[in-house]
Amino acid sequence: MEDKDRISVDPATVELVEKAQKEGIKTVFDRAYEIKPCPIGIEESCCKICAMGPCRLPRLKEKQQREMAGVCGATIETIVARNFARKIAAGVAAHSDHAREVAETFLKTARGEAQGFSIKDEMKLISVALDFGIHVEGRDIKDIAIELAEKVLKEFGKQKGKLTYIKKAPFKRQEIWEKYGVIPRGIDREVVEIMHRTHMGVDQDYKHILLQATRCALADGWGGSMISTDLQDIMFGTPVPVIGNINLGVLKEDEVNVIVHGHEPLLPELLVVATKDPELKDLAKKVGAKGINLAGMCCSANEVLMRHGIPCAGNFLQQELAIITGAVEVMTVDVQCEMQGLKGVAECFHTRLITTSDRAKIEGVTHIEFHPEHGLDTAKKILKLAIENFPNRRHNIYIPAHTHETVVGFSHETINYLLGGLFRASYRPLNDNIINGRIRGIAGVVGCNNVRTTHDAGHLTMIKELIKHDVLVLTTGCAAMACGKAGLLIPEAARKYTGSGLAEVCEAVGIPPVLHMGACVDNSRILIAASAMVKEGGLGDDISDLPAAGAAPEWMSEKALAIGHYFVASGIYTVFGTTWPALGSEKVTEHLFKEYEEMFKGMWAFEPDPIKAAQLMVSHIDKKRKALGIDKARERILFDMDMRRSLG
Ligand code: SF4
Ligand code: MSK
Repeated sequence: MEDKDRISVDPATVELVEKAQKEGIKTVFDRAYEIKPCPIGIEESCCKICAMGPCRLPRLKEKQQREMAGVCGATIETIVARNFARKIAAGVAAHSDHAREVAETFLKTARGEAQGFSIKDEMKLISVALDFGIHVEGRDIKDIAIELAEKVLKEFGKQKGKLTYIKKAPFKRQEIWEKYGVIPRGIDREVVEIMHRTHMGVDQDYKHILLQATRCALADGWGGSMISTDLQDIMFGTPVPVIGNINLGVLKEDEVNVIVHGHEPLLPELLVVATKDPELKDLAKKVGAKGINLAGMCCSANEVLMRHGIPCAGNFLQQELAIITGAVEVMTVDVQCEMQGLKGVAECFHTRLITTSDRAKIEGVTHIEFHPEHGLDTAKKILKLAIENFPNRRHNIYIPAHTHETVVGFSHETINYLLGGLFRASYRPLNDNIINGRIRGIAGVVGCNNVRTTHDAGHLTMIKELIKHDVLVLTTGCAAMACGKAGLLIPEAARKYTGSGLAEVCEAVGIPPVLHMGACVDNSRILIAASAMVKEGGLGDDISDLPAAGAAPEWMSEKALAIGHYFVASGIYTVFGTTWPALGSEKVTEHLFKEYEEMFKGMWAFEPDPIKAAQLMVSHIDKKRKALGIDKARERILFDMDMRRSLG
C-alpha cells in the first residue's frame, strides 16, 4: 500500500483504510494499487466496437501516427471521438434514466398511486407547468401535476422539435445551438443516435461525431438532469438552507445505522419518513439500540442532506469505509457509483447490503425492489431488517471522531431569495457585486473522487485557491461533500479562506463562500443560475460572457464527462483534472480545446494540478471581466437629480 498521505486528505478516510489493512480487508485503495491503468486505454486509442479488433493505436511520432489505422481504416481521430461520444451517451443515459424514474413516480404521485409521496412545492409546480405551456389558472393542483408529468415523459421519446427547457437558456445561446444544429430533439433519441453513429462503419468524421456528443450532452443538462431536479423539488420540497453534519463520524455506536447510497432520492425520502415511525423506534429500543440513525452516501446523501439535514457519511471513496466501521446494519444501493467491492467488504461484517432498483442488482446481494405504489412499506421493511441486524454486530466498532457542520441547500430559488428578498427576489445584488469587483467571478466545481488522485485533495486545493481570489464557488456531488468535511460550507469559512471582497459579501448576506447546490443532477441548477445572471443584466447577453468557469478536478464517471460537455456547450470554460479522455488524439483535443471556443464560446481544458487549474479559471474569469469592461474595480454611484439631468 502506498504512503498514507497519498490516500486522502481526510483523516477519517485514512484511519479506516488503515483499519481495513490491519484486518486484511481489501478496499478500492488496495485494488487501485494492484491494478494499473492500461496505457493505451487511458489515451482512448483502443477501438473494440467490432470483432475484427480490438485495434490499438498508441501515440507515436506524428507521421507514423498518421499512417496507422484500425483494421477497417478508422483513424485515431475517429476512434478517440467515438470513445468520447460513447462515454457521454452513457453519462446522459444515467442522468436521464434517473429522470424517467422520477417522472414516472411523479405521475403516480399526482394520481395518488405512490404511497408516502405528495406534492410539497406547489409554487414550483406552477412555475414548471408554465414552462411546459400548461394552463394553470383555476385548475386543481392534481390535474396540473398529471398534465405536467405526461408532458415531461414525452420529452424522452420526442422525435422532432426541441426539448422544452431549451428556451430557458439565454436567447443568444439558443442561436448558437441552432447555428450548429445541436438542439436536442428528444432525450432518448440523442443517446440512441450516438450509439448508432459510433457503430462500426457509420459516422467517421470526428468533428461530426463530436457535434452529436454535444447535442446529447445538452439533452442531459437542459433535459434529463433539469427534469430530475425540478420534479424532485416539487415532490420533496425545493431546498432551503439547512444545517447538517458530514463525515464518517456521523455514524453512532449505540444506534441502528442505515446508509442510503446511490442517486435517486425516492426510497431515501421514504426512509426519512419511516425512521419517525413509533413502532420502529420501539423495536430499535427492544434490541438495545438508542434509536435509528439514517445517513447518506454519495449523491443520495446530498439529496436528503439538503432537504432534511440528514447526516452525510461521506463521498464516493468512503463507501466501503463506512462498512469497515463495523457499525452499519444496512446499506441500500440503487443506481450509479456503487462499487461491486461493497459486497466483499459487507461479507466481512454483519452489514446487510441491499440493492433496491429494478435496474441494478449485485450478484449474491439481497434485493428488495422499490416501487412507488408501496414505497413506504418497503422503507419500513428495510428499517426492520436493519433493526433486527443490530444484535448481530460481531466486530469491534471503530467510528472515526471526525464530522463537520455544514450549511447546505442553496437552490437557485434560495440564492435568488437570499440575495434579493422574498418580494424582490433577484440576482441583482450578485451581479452588482461582480461588476463592482467584490466578487471576481463564479466557479462551478463539481464531480467525483478518483482513487488515482489523493482523495478530496484536488477539490479542496482548487476551491481554496478560487475563493482566495474572490471567486464564489458553486458545488455539487462528491466535490460538495469534500468541502463540507473540510469546513468550507459554513459562513465562517469566508473570513478564514477568502479574499476581502468575497468575505465582505458573504458576511453581509450570511452565506458560505462555497454554496452547496445539491447532487450531480443539480448541476442543472448551475445552468439556471447562470442564465438568471445573464437575464438580470450588466454581464453580457450570454452565459459565455459571464466571468465564470467550471471544473471537475477528481472526475471519474461517464456522467461527469456528460456534465463537463454540457457546461462547455453552454458557454462555460471547463477544466478537468485526473485524466483527459482524448489524450490519444491531438486533433480531437485541439478541436475541443480551441475550435469549440470559436463555435460554442465555451471550451475544454485539462490540468491535473489543482492550483494551476484554478489559476487557469481565474485567468479566464479575468479575460471575461476585461471583455465586459469591468476589470477595474469601481463602486456603484447613486445618481442624484442633477447628475441624472446631466445625462441628457
Ligand atoms: Fe478495429 Fe475498425 Fe473494428 Fe474499431 S471498428 S475494432 S478500428 S476494425
Ligand atoms: S456521486 S457521479 S462519484 S460526483 Fe453523484 Fe460522486 Fe461522481 Fe458519483
